[in-house]
Amino acid sequence: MGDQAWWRSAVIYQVYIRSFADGDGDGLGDIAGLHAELDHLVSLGVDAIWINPWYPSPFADAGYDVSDFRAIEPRFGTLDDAERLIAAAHERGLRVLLDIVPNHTSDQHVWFQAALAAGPGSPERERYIFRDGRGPDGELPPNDWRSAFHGPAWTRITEADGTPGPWYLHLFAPEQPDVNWHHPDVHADFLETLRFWFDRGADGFRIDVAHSLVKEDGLPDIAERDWAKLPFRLEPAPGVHQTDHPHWDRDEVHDIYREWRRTADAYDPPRVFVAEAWVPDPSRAARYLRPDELHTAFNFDFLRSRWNAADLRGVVDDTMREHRSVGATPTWVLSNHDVARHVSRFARPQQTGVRGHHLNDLAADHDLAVGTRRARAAAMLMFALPGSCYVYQGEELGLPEVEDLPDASLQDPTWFRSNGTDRGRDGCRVPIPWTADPSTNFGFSHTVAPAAPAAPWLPQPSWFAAYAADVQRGVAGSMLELYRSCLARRRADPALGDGELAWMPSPAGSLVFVREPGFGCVVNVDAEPLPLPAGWTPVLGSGDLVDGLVPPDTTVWCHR
Ligand code: TEU
Repeated sequence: MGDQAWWRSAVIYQVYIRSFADGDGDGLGDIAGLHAELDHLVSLGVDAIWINPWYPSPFADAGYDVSDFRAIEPRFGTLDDAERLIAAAHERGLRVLLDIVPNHTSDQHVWFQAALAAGPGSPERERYIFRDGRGPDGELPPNDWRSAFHGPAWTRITEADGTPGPWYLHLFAPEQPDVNWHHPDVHADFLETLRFWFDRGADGFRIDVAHSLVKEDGLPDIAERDWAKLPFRLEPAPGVHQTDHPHWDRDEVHDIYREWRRTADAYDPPRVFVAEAWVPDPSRAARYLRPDELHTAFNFDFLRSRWNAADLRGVVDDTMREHRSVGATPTWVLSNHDVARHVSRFARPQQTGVRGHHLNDLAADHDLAVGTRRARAAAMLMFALPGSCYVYQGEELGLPEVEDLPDASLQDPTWFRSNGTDRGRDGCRVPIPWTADPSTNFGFSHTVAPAAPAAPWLPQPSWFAAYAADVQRGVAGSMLELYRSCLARRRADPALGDGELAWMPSPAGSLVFVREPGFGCVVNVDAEPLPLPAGWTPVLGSGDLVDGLVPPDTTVWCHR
């Protein structure tokens, strides 16, 4: 399995297991389906996979409500299936990252059930964050914190004798109570979970909401903070720094990751971490990547950037500077299971001043052909930048967001908790198309004819047929073949992956940079058609040159 610092250059494919491949025809993706399609990932040319939570779950938040961290959801398979999958991936040279969810458990987790049963003042309740309500009868939440899925971050329980009890904290859905990271049991149990999966071959973990675990003592109101006098948003507007936030990015959270790093480093080869931390200040984000903490973090500033040369350049420069300051390697990501697919984001006008990752924030008028062209150019920019990259399943097929899922099919807690005003994240989670055959859920479900599979857990639109993997395979100019070509060249070219870049002068609206030895990248975002620098020979383009010039919305890789 080679180089121990593999993660510094890796292309990591995100497997949203519910929607990747369905091995048993029940309409929900599973381990058998993933196992059967591993060769697709090998031929795509990725280095590793990250699998979204596959643990037992009531699925109140699509598996991020975990009821047992050291087992497999029966609808996905068994622990044996999981171990065989990891081994099969390793045989093919693919590393495997799992997903750990340390901020909360499911309300069905034995700890939370014990906490409810044990009653007020019990040690069992200390593992979560229970507080009495405010108001004369405790009928108001203990503070003003909000759930990421709308509504208050608190739910009041009813005690066994029928009396109204205290409230418990949930920064996400009520079915996801936050655990108390001031409790030693919580530390010990998550370390045991890390070791459990490391012992079974996992190469590392993606850490869910890595910046939220520690809450400020006393749980003060957010409204007390000066910056909170500005309108509240989950993520602040650009330039607004939520310093000293009572539940995001507390300094004490770093002690947890030092503990985790020691655990990962005790393995041979050492296991690795990637933080999901929506920390808007790049210098604060870099603190998670100090040498004794986490290895990498998702670069959400890149994901959120408009298709605008000045913004992109700013993100690249900030990223490189802050990562260099702690000796860490950057990552680049365009899409994941929480944001609208980037073909659809880039199909919107980009000069409106909005940095959106939900389509709610973006103008309605759009042109998917434009979005697709930009998505191709953006992928080639991403794969040329120094560091490691993430590919969200389906982006290699050029899938747009499914924007018109029927209301009755929606499952994201965001939809329910916003009373149907925020459609949430289901539109990027629709099971992906493998073939043009609708009778097998476009090849997503692997049932043998004449057995018909159950309907997929989210309905697939008929236009998915045109995006199917086997419709694109071997077809020059398809998104799938573009991704394969990029990844093959990236693997073969010593200039790509980890390292540095140097900008070349170029007109406004474009980005031109070199990487040594001998690589050059030209990105025309929205400039006039651009000549290639003297002595550069094109080797791969997201689109064709026109009269020898690089047109707008196009990236070209060159030898120089
Ligand atoms: O997401 C954390 C997070 O803060 C956001 O991405 C959030 O989902 C979004 O802003 C809501 O609109 C992680 C997971 O990636 C997400 O799927 C889970 O729902 C969430 O944690 C809770 O575990």
